[in-house]
Amino acid sequence: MDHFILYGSPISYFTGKVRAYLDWKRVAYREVLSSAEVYRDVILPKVGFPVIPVLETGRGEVLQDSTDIIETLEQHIGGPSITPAGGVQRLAATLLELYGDEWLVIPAMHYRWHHNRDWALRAFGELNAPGATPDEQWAIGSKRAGPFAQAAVLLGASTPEMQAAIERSYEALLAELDAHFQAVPYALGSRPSMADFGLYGPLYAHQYRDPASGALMRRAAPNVVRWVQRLESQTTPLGGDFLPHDEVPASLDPVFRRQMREQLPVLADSVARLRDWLAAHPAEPVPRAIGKHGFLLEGFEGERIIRPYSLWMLQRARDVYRSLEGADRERADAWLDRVGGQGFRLLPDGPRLRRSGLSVAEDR
Ligand SMILES: N[C@@H](CCC(=O)N[C@@H](CS)C(=O)NCC(=O)O)C(=O)O
Repeated sequence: MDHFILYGSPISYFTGKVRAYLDWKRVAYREVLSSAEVYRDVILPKVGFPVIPVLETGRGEVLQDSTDIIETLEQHIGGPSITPAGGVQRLAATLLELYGDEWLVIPAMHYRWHHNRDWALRAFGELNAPGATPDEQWAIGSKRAGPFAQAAVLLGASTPEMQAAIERSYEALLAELDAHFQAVPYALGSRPSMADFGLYGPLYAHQYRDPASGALMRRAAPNVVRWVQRLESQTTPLGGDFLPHDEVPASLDPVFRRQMREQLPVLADSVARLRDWLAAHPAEPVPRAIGKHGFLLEGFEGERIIRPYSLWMLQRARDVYRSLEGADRERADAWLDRVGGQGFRLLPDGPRLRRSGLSVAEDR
């Protein structure tokens, strides 16, 4: 049943997320490198815009967006589910996917483009021109990688002070995750969930593979390295369990506190900004960024683009939260209070969104 094709690349954040899911789930697939020809002949015609990962099914259907790919496969293939039955664990998993996908992109881009730049330029060149010499690849990468290299600054890593704050925050996160993975194999037990795949995108494809970042991870967080390697391995046993009694391990409390402290205010402000933007631009497609706003990290003020796509992922977490009733809701509230998540409980819901390419549209 070798009928799936994954178009992507080793250096790609979201390809890493999907690949780890496919491998753990023992899905038979073939990975095709997203070379310039593949973008031209497959991705652009089938998807309509240049992006990876793209998953093609045996029937020629094309799925794009790591979250949609994984959720669609979960509905169609058997095997152990990556979604916990317990509501609080489900909420925690969706929140960590939001954190991995939409917040850890800041350190991932900062370290890649400010500490691994030459390596990354050559890796981009190698993707485009696998047969060229390393110097030629570096030159090709320098031309092609422009928008990606610019992303670090647009996402917030724009001043030396903020870059230092990003490094302080990331190194503290590594220590927090290291303590967690010393005690528990995956985020929520001995079975991976969307939390793990979401965290894996940045922590594998950038922070483990990029040489300077990988050296930092090996030095500072050997248990995070072992977690990466478990998910990277194609022979990790399929199975395991989520912790009993819908428990979210206390060893993750510092990580959720960090998310609530760092990412939630940005999301809350983005909801308000998107509402204003939609009122001012009726019937226009929502761009990938709707201006910029200020943000705080480790006490430093910075500026970053406002990404409507993040709000589609926030909506997924809000949907899980709002679906919880009775005792489940009470336990979720108690857990959110424990991790500084009052802001998430009280967040006013913005306009209902659906995904539209790499941005969103109002879901009327
Ligand atoms: N939310 C999307 C993001 C995909 C994405 O950003 N992919 C990167 C490579 S890791 C890309 O191709 N970006 C192209 C672009 O940003 O223009 C997903 O989950 O698949």
